[in-house]
Amino acid sequence: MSLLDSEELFESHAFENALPIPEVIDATKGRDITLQARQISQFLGLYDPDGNLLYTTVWGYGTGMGKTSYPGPTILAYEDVPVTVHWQNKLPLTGHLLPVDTSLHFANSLTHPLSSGYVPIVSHLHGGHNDSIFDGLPDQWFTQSGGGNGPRGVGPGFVTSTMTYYNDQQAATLWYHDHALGITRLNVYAGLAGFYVLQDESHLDLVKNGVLPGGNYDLGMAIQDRAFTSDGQLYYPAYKDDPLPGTDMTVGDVVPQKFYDTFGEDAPSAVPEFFGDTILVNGMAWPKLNVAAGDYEFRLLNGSDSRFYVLKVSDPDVAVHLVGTDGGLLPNAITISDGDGVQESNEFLVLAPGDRVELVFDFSRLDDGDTVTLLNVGPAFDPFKGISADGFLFGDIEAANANNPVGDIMQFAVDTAIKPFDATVQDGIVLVKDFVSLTEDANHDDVADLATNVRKVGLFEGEDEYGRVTPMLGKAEAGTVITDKMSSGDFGPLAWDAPTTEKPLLGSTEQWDMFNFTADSHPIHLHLPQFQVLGKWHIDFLDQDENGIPDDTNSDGEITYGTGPSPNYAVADIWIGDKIDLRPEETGWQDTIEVDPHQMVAVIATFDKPGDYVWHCHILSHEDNEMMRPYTVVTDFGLFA
Ligand SMILES: [Cu+2]
Repeated sequence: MSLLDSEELFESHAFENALPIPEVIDATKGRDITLQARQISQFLGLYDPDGNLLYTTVWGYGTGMGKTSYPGPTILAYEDVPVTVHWQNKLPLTGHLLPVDTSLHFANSLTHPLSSGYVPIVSHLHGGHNDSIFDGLPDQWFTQSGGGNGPRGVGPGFVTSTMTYYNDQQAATLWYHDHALGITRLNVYAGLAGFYVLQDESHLDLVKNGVLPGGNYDLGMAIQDRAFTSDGQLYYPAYKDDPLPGTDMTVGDVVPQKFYDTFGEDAPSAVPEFFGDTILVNGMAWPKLNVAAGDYEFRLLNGSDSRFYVLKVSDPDVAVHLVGTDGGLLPNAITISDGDGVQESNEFLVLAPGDRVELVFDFSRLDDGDTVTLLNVGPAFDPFKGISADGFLFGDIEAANANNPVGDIMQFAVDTAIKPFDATVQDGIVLVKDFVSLTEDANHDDVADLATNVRKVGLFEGEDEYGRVTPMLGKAEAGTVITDKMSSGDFGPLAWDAPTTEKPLLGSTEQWDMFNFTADSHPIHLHLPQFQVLGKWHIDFLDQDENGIPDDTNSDGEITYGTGPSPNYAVADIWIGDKIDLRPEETGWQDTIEVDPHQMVAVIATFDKPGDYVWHCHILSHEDNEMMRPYTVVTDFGLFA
């Protein structure tokens, strides 16, 4: 397997091609839209060593009337104006673009199997306040029909492929992406994702009043890492001898022989994480954008499989203000980089897989022809394990840097011929006057006043029957230890198909204390609510057998909790210690939150639609491999229970 040399590509062609702006479908007055998933050939900014353009086979979305693109068209919607999308699967009947590991729980149709060329897909509107049947849940997939309008294979949770989004939420940067069980990472990698930008009156007023840039000065940027074969095709490591990009390792180094003894030496396997060596923004490798010497709103999305980005600007004369997170505007703008001409160690922002931020970039201190690079100083080819307030990566990790292809995202080139937008946003300026806080805690008991129920849930790491690393979610209540990933104990990892254990009452507000017992950071995503973070705490526990499950130190079959920074394991097994400051991008409305190793993160959410949903890690390689659990919002009449 010969890979495209990303360092050479970067040296020769970085910042050469313009940032693609996906076609916008204006649905702000309500629309019935058809979006078809299709296979296309697209230029992603790749060249052979002689400088000839290489075209890549990808999957994209299109209306069927115009062109199909990766990423798909941007849907522009408006608060409380419903939009209906008819999702259609028009992929060729030639099977998946990428090797599929069929040993995982995956969207397997018995009537329309992968082996006959059928591909299950389902689109989830990420961050949307969706009805359960329109959510795009992992079991709601559907395949192509067998020709014409013939029957198609559907998942056990399938209801309809026509989804209505009520948009009963505030303006926010949402995105749609594939969510089919066990192959989400592959369907998204092939290209099945796009922006869904929701507007409302208060956001538009901020633009009208000159506080925030809008219109042509408001752009979405989907950041995704990829790797390619030398002929420019998508490369995703799966076979034993396949190289892991950016490393000296192969798949066989991270997948135990027991897997190959069971399925054969030629069987494709999932890998614990995927890190690409080429950075695409809106489907273009290291693009550039010509900008005015003024202000822009950039909506950044991390649509990568496993990569966490630690973002910085190369020129400290550029000011960057954070104005929104996953679920919309912050109460007050927070300056990330002050533009004072001095690069400071705390001027960075972490973007985990699934995360979005709304940023205002101020280029007004730059001159015509100046260029600025958006840099990544996160881990180069390693899992993220957290970062200190002054930008020091935790763990023994090599950071990406500007000389490394994954240390650069894209470039901005100032062109004073472009008319600038001058926004008045600055640190602390009020963006939302009556911001609803869910995190009041008047008596400082670390339980939000609004929460009527507190759940302890856990992030665990284990092994599957072939010895492969398997990250899992589960219960972390004090009490009896779960040992079989299926039973109804109080503490331990639970498989995807174990009975539902989280059943919030319809209309209730709950606090979920999420404990990370693994060695890596995981971005945890809840479908349905936008939530707020009450706080983060350091936790201590013993894991002497390093199985990713805290030790029951006195072996009584029960896990107990203590509080305080000095753990005494003779008294309790898990200790909740000091509170940790939130970074600016962890405040406001969230649907995906980073939970670092040895941390407990408490989130507050209101569950106001009934039915089945999921919560999962948004590292796509993890959610495909058991790090996902169902949850159900129940009524007190016992419906949906
Ligand atoms: Cu994870």
